[in-house]
Amino acid sequence: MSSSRTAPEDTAYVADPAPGHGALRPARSWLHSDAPALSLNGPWRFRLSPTARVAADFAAGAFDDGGWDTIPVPSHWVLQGDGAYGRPHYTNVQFPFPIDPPHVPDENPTGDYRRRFTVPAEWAGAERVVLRFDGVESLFRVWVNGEEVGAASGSRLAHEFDVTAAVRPGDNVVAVRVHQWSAASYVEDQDQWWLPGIFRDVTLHARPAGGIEDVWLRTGFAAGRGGIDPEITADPAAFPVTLRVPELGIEEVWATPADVAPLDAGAVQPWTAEQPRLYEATVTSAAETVTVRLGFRTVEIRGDRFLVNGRRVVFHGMNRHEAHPERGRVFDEEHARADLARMKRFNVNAIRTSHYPPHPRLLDLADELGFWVVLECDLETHGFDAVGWTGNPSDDPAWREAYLDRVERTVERDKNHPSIVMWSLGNEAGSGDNLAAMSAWVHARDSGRPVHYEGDYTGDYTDVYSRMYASVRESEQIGTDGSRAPLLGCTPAQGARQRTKPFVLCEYAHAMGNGPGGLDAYEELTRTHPRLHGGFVWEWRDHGIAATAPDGTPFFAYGGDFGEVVHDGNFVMDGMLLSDDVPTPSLHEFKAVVQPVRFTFADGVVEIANQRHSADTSDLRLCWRVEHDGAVVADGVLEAPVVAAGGTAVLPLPPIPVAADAETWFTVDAVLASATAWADAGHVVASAQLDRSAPRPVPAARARGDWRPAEGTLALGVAEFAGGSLVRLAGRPVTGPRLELFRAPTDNDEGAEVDPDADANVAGASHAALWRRDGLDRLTTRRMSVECADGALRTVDRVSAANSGRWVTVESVWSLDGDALELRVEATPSRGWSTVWPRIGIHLELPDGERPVDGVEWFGTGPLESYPDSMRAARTGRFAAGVAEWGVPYARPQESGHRSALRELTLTSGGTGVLVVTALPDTRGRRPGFTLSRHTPQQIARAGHPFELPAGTASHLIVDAAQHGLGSRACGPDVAPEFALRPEARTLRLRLRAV
Ligand code: IPT
Repeated sequence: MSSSRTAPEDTAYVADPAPGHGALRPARSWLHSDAPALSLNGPWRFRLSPTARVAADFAAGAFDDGGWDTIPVPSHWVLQGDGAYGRPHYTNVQFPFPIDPPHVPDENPTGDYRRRFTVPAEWAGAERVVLRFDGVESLFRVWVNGEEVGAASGSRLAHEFDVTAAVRPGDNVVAVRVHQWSAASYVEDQDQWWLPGIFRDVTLHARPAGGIEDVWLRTGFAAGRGGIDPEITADPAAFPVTLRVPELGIEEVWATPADVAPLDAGAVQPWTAEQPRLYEATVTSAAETVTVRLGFRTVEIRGDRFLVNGRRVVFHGMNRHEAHPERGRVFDEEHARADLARMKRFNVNAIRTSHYPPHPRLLDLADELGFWVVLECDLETHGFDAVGWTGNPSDDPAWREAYLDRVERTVERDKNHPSIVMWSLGNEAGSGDNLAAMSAWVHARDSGRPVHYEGDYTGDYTDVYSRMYASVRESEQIGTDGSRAPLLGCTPAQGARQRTKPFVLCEYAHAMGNGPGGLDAYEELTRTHPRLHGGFVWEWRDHGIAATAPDGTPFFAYGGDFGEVVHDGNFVMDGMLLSDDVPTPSLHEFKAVVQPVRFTFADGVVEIANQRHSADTSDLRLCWRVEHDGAVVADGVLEAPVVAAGGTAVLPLPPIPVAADAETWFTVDAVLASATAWADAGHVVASAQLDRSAPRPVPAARARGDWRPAEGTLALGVAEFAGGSLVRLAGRPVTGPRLELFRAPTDNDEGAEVDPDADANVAGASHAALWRRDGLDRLTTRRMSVECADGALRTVDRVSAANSGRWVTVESVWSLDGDALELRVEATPSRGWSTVWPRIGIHLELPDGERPVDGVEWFGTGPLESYPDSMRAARTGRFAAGVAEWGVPYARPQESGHRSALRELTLTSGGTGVLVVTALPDTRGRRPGFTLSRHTPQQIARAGHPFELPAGTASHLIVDAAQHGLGSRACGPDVAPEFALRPEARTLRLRLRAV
């Protein structure tokens, strides 16, 4: 950073809550127009100063910026220059500066930008020249040719300055001063990285005399017909103005502003998120043509129903931040399109633009690909929570103008998009008059879309009832007619009012690390309680920043990795996608849970239910197959009628050949019959399985009475023992098996929120803390006995931890049965264990040696992991995976990779089988799960980032009789009691044989 050489500036404006000053133009739509425009994106000269108190001499046209650096626009300066311009800073709720509103510290990184541009000679005739900034964080001042044209805040909002008087044909210079911190930072305390700079486009527009300043083509749809309610903002001299919709044969000429009136668009196809039918319209004056894509739809709240085109909407939504590991919030259209197409492939139908308007092109993509969008204003004051909301701008008249300015810029910019079905005032900004005023403004301006704001608990000024992270039970109580259960922050009367409205979960299912579990319970509620309209998962993607470890290993950085003084760690890594776009298992689970077509099997038939909003099933084909122990033996396509939205059809199942000595599974996939804008033909939209296996008895474990004390070495089939301990298996040295009760805590295991619905919460203590307290991660063993019998070995161990009076008795019996060696392990906890357990498993360590175990083939569930409360994406079949790709590389390493319901696995080395392990169900039919890893749970638990994991020297196979669920306690409900693992006696039966 360079420092000032001249007199300090008056910087009082930095602490001014006013949204801007100078030649700011009124907010208007972000339009596609044929009027001339010049992009000022590209390299700018750049200088960073440590404070705002730097002379603004650089703004003068004659200033010599020869000594300055160059920076790309758009970009964030903290993501440029390899640290030369500071580093990103992550906080969730906290403010990274003292809570002293509206002031910010003198330490206020200030970026000065300069560039030259040429105004084309033809622009001389323009009525006005406008300089537009689509996003600058957080406060900026603008000069053109040394003349100050104004200043503005509202980082993710568009600002246009009238620079007509300041520009001249030919060479010009524009200078912009950007302050990282300002009064506006207090109302932009979203849970994300603080990333200053000019991060969206800068453009210069020649506004023609007689041009179309703004257009709003409101649409409606009813009874098969469309309607257009136009609003044209133009000088009266711009008329006549013509509206054309060629596909509908519409050509409407308005001679004067007074002639502009609603018109019937005739028979049209409606716009929905499922069938995003768009019609191109143009609005033309003699001087300008703007193009708008129309989607005909009517949004309406009727009673406690949220309807589009008269039909109830269920949001299967994602909270979407703009985040990229290299670019931060800088928009990349190709990436955004791929991202949205990915959402569609995972059955996501809605987006909440948390917590600010995205780049304007994102709404074009949403219109085109089809999403219900809740468009949120750039507003959050969450950090005031720490001071009991004292001084919260939301209720301070000094901020009223800023709040209104923000919502006006939000609505005006994006009002033409059919995808937007609700406006949201912002996020976590407490409550107060300024929010109510915003809502009133929106209601007056746009009667066609309801207003959302979660913080309005009592429903004083919003149209839908919205909550975040409500538990399943609470959500159910909200949805239940006549429920008198109190609602958060409401008197009984206010609660009754909230129950008259549609309910949405604007955030639920916190997707941090491994989880969330329990998604299906929320989805089930939307089917039984029509008031419940689904919700928006928190959140779509991790916000990791690409960084390099000291040893050169690339990794995704989170809070604290840049030495921030206050930060919120890896709370910024809570997406269903990893930072590099890789879907986590939770996204696969989401896809399965919300799949729009459901199958119910009954005797010889399958019922298909089309749960879509309005699309029928004519785009789908139903492909089926029958597998015997995972091998396909028959397949085909089901003849199915077209099922209308909301309808069902019952189809006969094809004949299913049932195997006598193998499991028989019937699978049906609803696949796309032809390609769409977001997936290829054959893409699986929905899927279901039916178990038609003939019952087969599980061989009883052989009881023996001939045990005698044993010592020395012993060989039993594939196993060799010394002193009762297994030392070699299939000719390879091994360690174990030993009891494993620990898993590397997930972010949910580390969560300490109290969940009254869970039975094992300890206030303020995470499960992980209790597991460490009880020493589950540092168990020791005392061998109590070793005995043998003919072809058998029995050991009894007492497993416990230092300073603990509780233990688990582990009896292991090895016995030969033909060519297989059976291992039966009975783990019996002592009395006194008081918490849930992460797992009850046995851990086998397989040192690398010459032929490291590097993969596994199995018959069980897959292809991805599953946990007791996250089982919907798992199907039964035959799968294979390498140990390197086994788990999920979460930004903070943690438990992952557990495959449930194992039947048989083969450990492999370089593609060759090493050992076959068959798992028998226990007497209650429960099958074990398993995990293969290059690290122990203890090693994983110690690593803060993947690069901190030691180089593995062994592969670890853990076979679990049971695992604890995932839950969502990092921010929300704990594992539901029915999926929590309480200490209990469990039996594992495995049969081992060489390949
Ligand atoms: C909630 C925020 O709205 C969201 O932005 C995000 O921070 C999320 O938490 C956690 O990841 S607010 C919280 C107090 C429930």
